[in-house]
Amino acid sequence: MTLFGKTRTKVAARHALIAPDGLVPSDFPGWQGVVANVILSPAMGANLSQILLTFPDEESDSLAIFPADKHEHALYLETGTVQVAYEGKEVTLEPGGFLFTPCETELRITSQTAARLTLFRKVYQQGGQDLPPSVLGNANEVMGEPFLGNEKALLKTLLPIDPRYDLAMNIFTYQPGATLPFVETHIMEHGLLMLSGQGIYRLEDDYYPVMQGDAIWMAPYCPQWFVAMGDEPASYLYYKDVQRLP
Ligand code: UGY
Ligand code: MN
Repeated sequence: MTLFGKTRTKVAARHALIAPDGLVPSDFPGWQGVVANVILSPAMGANLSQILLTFPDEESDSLAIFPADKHEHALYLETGTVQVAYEGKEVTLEPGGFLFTPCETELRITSQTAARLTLFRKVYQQGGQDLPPSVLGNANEVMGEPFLGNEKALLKTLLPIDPRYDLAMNIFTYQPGATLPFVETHIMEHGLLMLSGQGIYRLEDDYYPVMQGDAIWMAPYCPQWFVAMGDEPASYLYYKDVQRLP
């Protein structure tokens, strides 16, 4: 039982840990049946939004709409099945499925079953003439690469490394005891979702126990480090801004 008046959530000026216990959903125009939790957003000082969409286990159609505007979107499906309509087509995502759509692209996400999806959304920063093309895939088909030679810390890079893209969406999986090799301090910002397992996240000068379902914001230059702990691998999905001069 959780003691009342307590939470692991911490919102600091340059980082945040958002535990699931305090989430409160938002309503948006035209949406139906989806529980939308805006976990990170510019309202807290972030340059991205991280939105958790939970589709109910009901027969009725649920719908989330993101209009075509200056925002681009990268989404990842944890559980269930969803249909996504964009660029005049409709695709079905299964668990591990991911999709990137460039700015000026409408997204309509529907589901007839229980599903849990995380979506990163940000204003596109032009890097050249061409917009980045959309990308559809499944993380289960992407090879993890040892991070800086460590076989116990595998990094899956879901989106192409290409100057047209100004964001990355990656999955990091650590065996228990594996760590980020040093305390990173960098200009890039992160939004993060713990997909499985547990560990300790260092954010600035604080150390937080974290577990599956927790979300984290790391502002630019937030010193960061992680160690996986427990009996099972710890895995997290994260966003990073890339490929643009300051
Ligand atoms: O890509 C990254 O910056 C990654 N190594 N950071 C992180 O996991 N906190
Ligand atoms: Mn980092």
